[in-house]
Amino acid sequence: MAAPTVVRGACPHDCPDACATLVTVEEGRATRIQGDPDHPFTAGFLCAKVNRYLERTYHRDRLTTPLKRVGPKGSGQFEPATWDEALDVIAAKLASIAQSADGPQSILPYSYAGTMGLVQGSSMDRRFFHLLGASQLDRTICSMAGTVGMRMTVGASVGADGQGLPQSDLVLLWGTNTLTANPHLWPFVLQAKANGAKVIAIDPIRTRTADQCDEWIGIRPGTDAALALGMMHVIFAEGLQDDDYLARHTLGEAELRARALEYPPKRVASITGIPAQRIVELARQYGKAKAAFVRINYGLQRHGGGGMAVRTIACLPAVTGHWRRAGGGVQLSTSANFQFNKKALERPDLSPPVRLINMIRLGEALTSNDAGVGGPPVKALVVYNSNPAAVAPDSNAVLRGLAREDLFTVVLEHFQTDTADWADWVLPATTQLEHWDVHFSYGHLYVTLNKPAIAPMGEAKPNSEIFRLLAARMGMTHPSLQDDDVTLIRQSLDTTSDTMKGVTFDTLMANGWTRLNLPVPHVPFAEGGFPTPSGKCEFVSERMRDMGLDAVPAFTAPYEFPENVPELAARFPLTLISSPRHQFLNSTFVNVESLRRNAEPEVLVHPHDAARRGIGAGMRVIVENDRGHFTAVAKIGDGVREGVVWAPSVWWLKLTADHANANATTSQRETDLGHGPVFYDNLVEISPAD
Ligand SMILES: Nc1nc2c(c(=O)[nH]1)N[C@H]1C(S)=C(S)[C@@H](COP(=O)(O)OP(=O)(O)OC[C@H]3O[C@@H](n4cnc5c(=O)[nH]c(N)nc54)[C@H](O)[C@@H]3O)O[C@H]1N2
Ligand SMILES: Nc1nc2c(c(=O)[nH]1)N[C@H]1C(S)=C(S)[C@@H](COP(=O)(O)OP(=O)(O)OC[C@H]3O[C@@H](n4cnc5c(=O)[nH]c(N)nc54)[C@H](O)[C@@H]3O)O[C@H]1N2
Ligand SMILES: [Mo]
Repeated sequence: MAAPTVVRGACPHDCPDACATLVTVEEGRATRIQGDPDHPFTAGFLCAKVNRYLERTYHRDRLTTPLKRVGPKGSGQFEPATWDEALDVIAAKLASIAQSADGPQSILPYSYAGTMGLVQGSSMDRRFFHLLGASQLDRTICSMAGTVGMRMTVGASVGADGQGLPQSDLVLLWGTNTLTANPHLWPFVLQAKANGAKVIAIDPIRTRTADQCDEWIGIRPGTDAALALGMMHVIFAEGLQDDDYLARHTLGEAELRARALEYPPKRVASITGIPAQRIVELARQYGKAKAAFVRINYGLQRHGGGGMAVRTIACLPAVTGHWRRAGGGVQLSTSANFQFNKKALERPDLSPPVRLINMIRLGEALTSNDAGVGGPPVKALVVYNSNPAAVAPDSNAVLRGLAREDLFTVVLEHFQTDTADWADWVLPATTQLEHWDVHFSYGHLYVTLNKPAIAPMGEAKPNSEIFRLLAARMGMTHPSLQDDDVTLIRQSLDTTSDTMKGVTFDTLMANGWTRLNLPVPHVPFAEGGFPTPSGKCEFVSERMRDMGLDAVPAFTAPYEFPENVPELAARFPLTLISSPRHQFLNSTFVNVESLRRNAEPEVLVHPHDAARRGIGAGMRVIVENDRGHFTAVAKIGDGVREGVVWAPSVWWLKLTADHANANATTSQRETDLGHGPVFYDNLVEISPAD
């Protein structure tokens, strides 16, 4: 028997932690996956989900051959086919659509972050669609509101370094469920706590994270900007600001002071639902701290005013000068520190000018004659690294689109997802254990390489290879379509950027991962140097003004803010938050039995809201609004604000009782900045199902 080998890899999932993994392989089979004990963030442990990665990889339902549809659309009836047949038919169909009067822009790629890897996520696929002249997808579904919010205030998604967290004296977990969505930050939070820091969760839901904090502040959804402005009101009124930092490194102090004056604690209390006295105390705690660490994540920006909310919170550490010290500042994401050579990898230069279709409006794009943005209707959809039938907002519109007889749909997948059920062709893709990749992180500052540990399951192929093969079948001969995966990794690392100095293929091959060329901890704005047009932290933003928006931070109410939409709120009085269930990763892992554990969709309801509706614990309820409905089992408890209900997500439609999840109720509206989704800006009513 051959001795077991250990192969270094990277967790591919959409999560800030981007863990370094060690996969034990015996006789060609992966037998164990663990977190690298030497990696400063992974620290030797994996999360509840990725601990099950082998169960997922070897799952009996893995797709192992191409499948062609043999029954009516959506019937889920498929038969195995050879790769030759699949590639021939798909290539011919895409070519004929590209050559038709509608042209190549009637082809739409649809992908997101099923894998965060640069090779399997955004390399050969991009080159292929660029050369084809397909429509481009605006990949907004997760982070764009906050990303643009950060850009407007501090210049980029350059966040405070989590490795500085132990040195902070106050930790605000603001709109983030750390233990679920970013668990590898938690040990750093605990170190800060051990060093005397107070840890406060600001969240409409008393999540498992909030439960572990010193305090839970149960804010009303979508009102965070008002809270931040209220804090600034008190900070300025009591002289707790850092005048020197303000003078040297910020733009627009006078305007911000004037704006903060409009948000006295009493007014902020009426907006946020937080008692005025608590707002004053929080402002004092923050103002008197030397290095408060504010961890915002993407949960709080899934509201109409989400961009402005992030922009506003991002002003706080410049007001108090917390950026000066390790452990101080704001972190939404650390991704802008990574300067891979994306131009070389994705080759945007190969695309003619084409239209851009917002992925969160897939329903509209598939059901309107002009894709909702002018130009030809969408005739072909190629889905990979995403499960839009389950995760895209307004799923009833998405499903109407996917059901179109004249839509040619190809899905590259590991499993027969809800989206794959609507495909004409399903192509089996490899998992992270079976292919090469390289990874950045949006929560730390390490680059990680993923080496294949095992041979592909069945006839599965990497996304990159599938696009190479399709290109060849279509007679596309551009040399960029020939590069193999290791070449793609090398190209992505071929950069003169300062942060990437020393990040080479050879170091990664030898060590598996390597830190960016930044000190530990990295204190990005200690001396200012913000990557904004002015080089300062911009309380006043000309770019915001140019977009026709308020140039100064302000509270922007959610679209479905009850007091602003009284008629709607009379019918649908509850705000539904459908943030991740601990054991799921968006809609990934829902089909892994040990993680689903025979559970059903649930909805957590405050006891007062339940009593008013005659809802008891364990009762099946209908959650609905004008966009749609789904059912769930009621849980009753005060771990949620009155007026808010929580449906842990994102369920596979076909694993629910009524083939519907929370996205039956969410809307295709866009946030104030970045054209992002408003998943949690969503009024509903609930009632007993029978
Ligand atoms: N286990 C697990 N981990 C994940 C994911 C997963 O699905 N499962 N998803 C990954 C992905 S794709 C992402 S983007 C990140 C997301 O990471 P997070 O942003 O941490 O995730 P969410 O759970 O969407 O939102 C966090 C919290 O925001 C709260 N919230 C909602 N609206 C508001 C608001 O208006 N104000 C405030 N203050 N709080 C609000 C929610 O109640 C929720 O508890 O996590 C990643 N990690
Ligand atoms: N109601 C509600 N909706 C939400 C959210 C929410 O909190 N509430 N969260 C939103 C957020 S933050 C995000 S980021 C999106 C996420 O939306 P998606 O990025 O679509 O994420 P997943 O649902 O995890 O689907 C990823 C799919 O990619 C597949 N996959 C993984 N690796 C590979 C690969 O190498 N090749 C191929 N071909 N396929 C692969 C997986 O099997 C999985 O089915 O969902 C959004 N939708
Ligand atoms: Mo996300």
